[in-house]
Amino acid sequence: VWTSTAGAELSRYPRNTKLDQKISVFSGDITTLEIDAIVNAANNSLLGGGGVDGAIHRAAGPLLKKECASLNGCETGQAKITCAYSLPAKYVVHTVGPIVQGRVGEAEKRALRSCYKNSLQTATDNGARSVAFPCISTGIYGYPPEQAVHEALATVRDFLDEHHEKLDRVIFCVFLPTDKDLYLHNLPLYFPEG
Ligand code: AR6
Repeated sequence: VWTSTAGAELSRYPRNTKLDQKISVFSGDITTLEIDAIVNAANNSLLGGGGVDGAIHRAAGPLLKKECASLNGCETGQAKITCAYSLPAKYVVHTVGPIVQGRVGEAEKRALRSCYKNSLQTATDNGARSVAFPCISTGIYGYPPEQAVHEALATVRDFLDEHHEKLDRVIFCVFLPTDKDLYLHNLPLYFPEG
């Protein structure tokens, strides 16, 4: 199923070397990245949790939670920005992915795409020119990684097609070896090198 979807996607995205140069896959801990903005896969409360959210709050220190507590939470698919405190990044963009139980429906798909789009929008509105994403929703929230990768790559490609002048780099930060394989395998469908 995914092979044929990928084939259809291929024809939708022409080669654009300018965009290809802005995309990287980094395998490791997102809290170590010295870039303008890292994205956090948070929950609606924005008050911290497990997974990448827990790692980001631990590395940023308690002031991050204090600022998050002043934001009145965040709706699923939306994004809010804070300082990054003790992290080497400048900002943290907090977004809330959809929870998937059973099959992925249109609403979850749309919400996941909104996470990527609104995170890029919020980051660039604040002058960030480099942004790193974890694999939103694919941990505790249960979104199948092999489906999420397509939404992530397509949304970033669409945003760059429209706003390439606003960004120097978008990094897909993968934590699991299986996600690294998924991204490296599917990247050429959305950023074809010709
Ligand atoms: N750096 C990069 N990626 C990481 C790191 C890290 N340090 N740690 C984990 N990952 P998850 P979700 C990967 O569960 O599914 C929290 O409790 C992880 O391997 O962190 O969106 C929130 O408060 C996976 O690939 O986020 C919410 O309640 C990816 O990050 C809920 O979890 C996302 O997994 C959100 O669940």
